[in-house]
Amino acid sequence: MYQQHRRRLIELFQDNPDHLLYLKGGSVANRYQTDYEYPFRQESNFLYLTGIDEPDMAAFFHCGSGDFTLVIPRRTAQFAVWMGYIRTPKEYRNRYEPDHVIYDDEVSDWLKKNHPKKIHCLPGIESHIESLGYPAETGHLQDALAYCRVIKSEGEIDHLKKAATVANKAHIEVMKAVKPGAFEYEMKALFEYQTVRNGLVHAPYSGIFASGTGSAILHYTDNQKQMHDGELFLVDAGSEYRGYAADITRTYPVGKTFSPLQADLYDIVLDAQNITLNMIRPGNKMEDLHLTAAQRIVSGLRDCGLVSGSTEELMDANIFALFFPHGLGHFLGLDTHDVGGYPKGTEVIDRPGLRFLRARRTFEPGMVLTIEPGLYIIPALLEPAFNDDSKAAMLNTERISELFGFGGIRIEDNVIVRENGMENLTTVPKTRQEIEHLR
Ligand SMILES: [Mn+2]
Repeated sequence: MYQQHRRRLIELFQDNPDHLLYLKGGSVANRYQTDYEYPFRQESNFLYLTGIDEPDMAAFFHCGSGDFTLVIPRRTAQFAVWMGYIRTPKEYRNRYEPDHVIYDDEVSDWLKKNHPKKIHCLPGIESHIESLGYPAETGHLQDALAYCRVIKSEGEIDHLKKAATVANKAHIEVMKAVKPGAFEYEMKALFEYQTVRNGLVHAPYSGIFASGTGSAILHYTDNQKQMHDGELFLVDAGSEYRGYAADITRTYPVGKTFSPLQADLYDIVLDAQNITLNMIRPGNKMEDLHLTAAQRIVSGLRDCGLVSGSTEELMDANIFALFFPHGLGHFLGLDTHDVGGYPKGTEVIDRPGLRFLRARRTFEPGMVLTIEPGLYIIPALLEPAFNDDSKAAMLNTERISELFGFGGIRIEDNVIVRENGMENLTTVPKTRQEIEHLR
């Protein structure tokens, strides 16, 4: 699969057979000024092209011949003492199938032999290339990589499915275990136990295990509270398989059943998700799905008596963004918020709620994305709106204020765009009936 990725990228540069592409792999990061090392995670573009999950590597790709030259560090014996290995060039050749392997102290001589006219690199690396005496170009490689990575190869889809399978299982175990009196971190421990015991030792992002009002904090990672009957519990957590992420969210009661109000608001979000999942097919656009979800949310809030006005009026006044302040979804791949959301020339829509939409793009087969509508009661957003004449008349301020302790609901699935629709990788129960059945 990595060879296929390289071929796809190099093809985009075939008009410049005397150019090189240069990619630098990741290094180990330390905690501030200490020798504490964070777990190594390969830079995603480098991983996409090579599959190599080791620090301090680099690679050149020849736009004419297509050759892949791997640059490895010359390790001292000390490295083996601490890290356990020093691989020979031959081992790298056998393991990762580069056409050539050179040491990092040989790069200068190697470049002299190849005399590229230009070297394409990612922004931030150009001074390194220029210090070697060659013109650097940062205008194309990043876009080219995003262009390639946004359409997943069959190998990548297989990796994403493996991550999803484990994350599905872990979510179900947490859903079964949650109960009043338990702490949020116990659920985090259970989720991580389930993923690690399946061999997936690194998480794609810090999970959110949020009960009560924490469920309305979009990036809540405190995970310290004790949970109480009557509260909602929101779990946004995933797994990573060979760099590929699953990113799933479920919201359900801490106790055995949804309260009538929780049930009403939950069904609005679920309905918004189902409607937009059904809109995924080649040719449709993320921003249209976002607005459709937003319409469903405001009309639902009106049916519950929390807002008033026609759906059109509520949309025009951006009332939806007070309750659904984030984007409907994002691309998913080697990064949880994967590349390619904004193709060159596409601007962010400067409108509340849409400003944070991470992808504006027409769907094509092979794209993988999340669909994650949400409905939150966030006092920090709502209180200023109560004093805003353009909004206050549409808000039932009394009833909304009573809900300031409610928290929020988000439901997130991971889907592949297919020729005739979509394939959903997320199988964690999400109807109220299914969830209550598990409790
Ligand atoms: Mn997400």
